[in-house]
Amino acid sequence: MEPAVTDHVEVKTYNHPTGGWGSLKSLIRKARDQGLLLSDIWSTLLKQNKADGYMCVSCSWAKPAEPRPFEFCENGAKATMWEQTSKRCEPSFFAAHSLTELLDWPDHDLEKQGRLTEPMRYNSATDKYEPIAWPDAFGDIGAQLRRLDPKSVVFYTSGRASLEASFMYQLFARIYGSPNLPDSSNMCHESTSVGLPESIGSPVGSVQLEDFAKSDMMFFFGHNTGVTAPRLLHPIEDARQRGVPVITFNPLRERGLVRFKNPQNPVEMLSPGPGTKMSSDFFQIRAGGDIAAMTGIAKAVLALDDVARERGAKRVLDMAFIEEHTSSFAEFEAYLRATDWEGIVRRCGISRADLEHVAEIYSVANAVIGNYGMGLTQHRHGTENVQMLCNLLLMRGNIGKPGAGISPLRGHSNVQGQRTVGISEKPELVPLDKFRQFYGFEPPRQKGLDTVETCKGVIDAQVHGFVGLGGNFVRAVPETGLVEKAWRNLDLHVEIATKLNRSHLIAGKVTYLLPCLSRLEKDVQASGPQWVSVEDSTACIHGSFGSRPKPSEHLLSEPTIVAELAKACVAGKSSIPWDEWVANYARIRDEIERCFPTHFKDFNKRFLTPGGFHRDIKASKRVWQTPNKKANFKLPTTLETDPDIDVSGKDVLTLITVRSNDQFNTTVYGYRDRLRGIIGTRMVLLMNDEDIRRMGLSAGQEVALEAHADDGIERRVKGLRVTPYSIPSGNCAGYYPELNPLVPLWHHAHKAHVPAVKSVPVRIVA
Ligand SMILES: Nc1nc2c(c(=O)[nH]1)N[C@H]1C(S)=C(S)[C@@H](COP(=O)(O)OP(=O)(O)OC[C@H]3O[C@@H](n4cnc5c(=O)[nH]c(N)nc54)[C@H](O)[C@@H]3O)O[C@H]1N2
Ligand SMILES: Nc1nc2c(c(=O)[nH]1)N[C@H]1C(S)=C(S)[C@@H](COP(=O)(O)OP(=O)(O)OC[C@H]3O[C@@H](n4cnc5c(=O)[nH]c(N)nc54)[C@H](O)[C@@H]3O)O[C@H]1N2
Ligand SMILES: [Mo]
Repeated sequence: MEPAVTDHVEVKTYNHPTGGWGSLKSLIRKARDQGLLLSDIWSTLLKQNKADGYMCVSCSWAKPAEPRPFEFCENGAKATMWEQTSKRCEPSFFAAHSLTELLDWPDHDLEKQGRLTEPMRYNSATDKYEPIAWPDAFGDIGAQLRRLDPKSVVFYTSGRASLEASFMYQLFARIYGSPNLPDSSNMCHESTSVGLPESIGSPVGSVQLEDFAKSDMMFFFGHNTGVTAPRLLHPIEDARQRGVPVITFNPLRERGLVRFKNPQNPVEMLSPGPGTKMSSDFFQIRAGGDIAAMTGIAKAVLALDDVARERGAKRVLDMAFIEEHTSSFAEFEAYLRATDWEGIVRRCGISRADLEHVAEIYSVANAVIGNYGMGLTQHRHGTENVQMLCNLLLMRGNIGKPGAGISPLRGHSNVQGQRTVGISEKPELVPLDKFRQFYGFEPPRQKGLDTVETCKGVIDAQVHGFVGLGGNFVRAVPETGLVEKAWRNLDLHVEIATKLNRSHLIAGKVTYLLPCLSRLEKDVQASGPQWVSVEDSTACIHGSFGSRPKPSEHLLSEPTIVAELAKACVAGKSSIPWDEWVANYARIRDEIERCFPTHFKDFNKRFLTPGGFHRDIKASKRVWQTPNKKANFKLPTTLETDPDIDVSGKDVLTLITVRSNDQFNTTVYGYRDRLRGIIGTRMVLLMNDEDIRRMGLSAGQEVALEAHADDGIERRVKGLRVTPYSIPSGNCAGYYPELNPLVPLWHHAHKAHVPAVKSVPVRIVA
C-alpha cells in the first residue's frame, strides 16, 4: 500500500484552543472537498442530535434533552459530510480498477470515491467487482452459507447499525446456527464489559448527562475528548467555569483537555483570549502507568484518612458506604499499605507529591466522575485498569449518587446499544431461551468467537465464512500481515457497507459487497418512512429519523438486507415474519421490548423522548447485580498494565497507536491532525527528544518500526518520520490503522481480549 503521505508535509506546535476558528475553517474545507454547498449541509446539520432529527453517526456521547441550536461538533459535522458526499463509487469505478491495483491505494483514497451504489460480486477471473442484481446476490449468499458449517461462519458488527438492524442480525446468525457474533467493542470497551460487572454489577457506566452539571470533580484517564467526543467539552467547560477541578492523565497533551474555545459562543469566539483551561492538572503519565498512578492516589487518600482518624476529624473514606455497599475493602487496604511509593512513581512517571496533590483534591470533593477511554481499556491489564478506577471511586462512595459515577466513553454511535439487543459472542449475556420460545428455533448455546479468536480462526483455517455488518475488520484488527494473507482462503466474504475500504479488497473465494443506506437517509418501507433507534454512552435510547434522499436508487436499508439474507438462507427455520418486520420497524421495536422487557419497557412510546429514555442501570441506584450483591474492590495483580513484555532494550520503545483529528477509526477524512500540528502525513513516529538523541536519530529522519517479539513472525512498518513531540521517554506514538501490522495477535487484554494497542513493544530500525 502507498504510504499515507501528501506532497506538503508540515509539523508545527499547535498552541490554539480546541474548537475556535480552527474548527470552523476545517469544516468549510471539508464541505468543499465533498462537493457540498454549505447551505446544503447546514439544513442537515441543524437536525443532528435533535429529538425530531437523526442521531450523529460519529461518537456515542449523550444527546441533551434541550439541545443547543447547533448540537454538533467539528468531527460530527465531518462525519455527516463524509456520508452526505456528492461523490459516488459506481460500477464504472470497479470496471476501471482491479482489486490488486486498489490494494495499493491509501485508506483515504478508497473511501473518498464516495458512496457505494450497487451490489457487487467479485470475479476472480478479472480480479474485479461486477454489478449483480439484489435477488441473485441474496440467493447465492444464502446457498453459499447453507453449504458451510455455521460454526465456521462469523457475523461481525461494527457499531453503527441501529438497534433494529442489530437485533435482526443476531437473530439471523443464531437461526443459521452460528454463535460467532464478535463486534468492534471486542477491540474497544470489552475491558469495561468484563471489568465493570465484577466490580459494580453493570456492563455499562453509571452516569447520565445531568450528573456532569452536579459533579464537583472529574478524572479523565486515557481519552482524547477534543477529538473523539467533542460535545463532551461543553459540560466540561461549564464545570470548569464553576471552578470544578478536572484532572487528566494522558501521555500526550491532547489539546481538547488543555484549552477549549466554544465555536458556538460568539462572545468567546471574538474574544482574543486563549479559551477555557480544561484540565486543572494534566499529568503526562507513561503508557500503561495507570494502575500505578491510581494505586498512588488511593494510597495517599488512605494516608489522609489515617490522619483524620488520629485527629478524630471526619473520615476521608466513606465508611458508611464501604460497610453497607462493598466487599473486600480490607484486602484492598492491605494492598495499598503493602505497595511502596518507589515502584508506583517509577512505573507511572508521576511524582509522589503530584499524586498526593490529586488525593487532596479528591478527598474533599463530594461528587466525582471517573471518565475514561482507550488509554485504559487497550492494555493487557485493561480490565484491571477499569476496576482500579472503580476502586478509587468506591473509596469515597462515588458510584450511585448524583454528580458521581464511572463513565466509560464509548466509541461508535450505537456500539453500546447493539450489545444490549443481543450482539454478543457470550451466550450467558443473551436471552436465548426467549428467542427459542418466541421464534421457534434452537439457538446455539456454546461460546462464539470474539474478534481476536476470529483472527486466529482465519489464520488457522478454522473460520470459513465472514459476514460484516459495517466496519473494516481486516484493517482494524492486529496482526494485519497474517490475517490479510489467510483471508483469501475464506469460502465466503460478505460486506454490508456504505463506502469502499481495504477489507473489501481482500477477496475470499466468493465475495460480495452490499451497499446500504445510512441513518441520515430517508428509509421508506411499506408502512411509510421509518425511524430507527440507538443507545448512547450514558445508556439513553434515542429515535433517529433520516430525511436525506437516497444516494442511489439501488440502496437498501440494513434491516431489509438482513431480512433478505435470512429469507434466502434460513427460510422456514423460525416463525419470524421477516417481511412484516421490515414493513414497519415499530414491529421490530415491539419484539426488542418482548425479549428485553426491563430495558425497553414501552419502547415505541418512549423512544422519541427528547434526550432519550434511560435504560434501567441498577448500579446508578446502588443496587449491585454482582453474585454477592455488593460492589467489589478488585485487587490489581501487579502495577504493570502490560506485564511480560520487556521494553528495557536500548532501541526498544512502547508504542501508543492513536486517532488523528481527521479520521473516524479506519476512515481517514484527510491529512490534517490540526490539534497535534501534524499536516500532510500520517506516517509519523512521535518521540521524546531524549530518546531521539539517545538512539542517535534526528528529527525528520525516516525509520522503520518492527514489533519487539521473538516469535519468528516478521512485523514491520517502513517510512515513518521521526517527529519530536511532548511524550514521556520510553514511549512513542503513531497512527492507527497504519501501525496495526506491528501488533501481535497474542498481545491483548488477558480477560477481555481487547488488543493491547496502547502499549506495543517496538524496535526502531534506522
Ligand atoms: N473523531 C473521532 N471520533 C471518534 C473516533 C474516531 O476515530 N474519530 N472513534 C470512536 C471510537 S470507535 C472510539 S473507541 C472512541 C475512542 O476515543 P479515545 O478513547 O479517545 O481513543 P484514542 O484516540 O485511541 O486514544 C485515547 C487516548 O489515550 C491516551 N493513552 C494512550 N495510552 C495511554 C495510557 O496508557 N494511559 C493513559 N492514561 N492514556 C493513554 C492517548 O494518548 C489518547 O489521547 O472514539 C470514538 N469517536
Ligand atoms: N492499532 C489500533 N487498532 C484499533 C484501535 C486503536 O485505537 N488502535 N481501535 C479499535 C477500535 S476502538 C475500534 S471500534 C475498531 C473499529 O473497527 P471497525 O468498526 O471495524 O472500523 P471502522 O473504521 O469504524 O469501519 C468503517 C467502515 O464502516 C462502513 N460503514 C460506515 N457507516 C456505515 C453504516 O451506517 N452501515 C454500514 N453497514 N456500514 C457502514 C464503511 O464502509 C466504512 O468504511 O478498531 C480497533 N482497532
Ligand atoms: Mo471503538
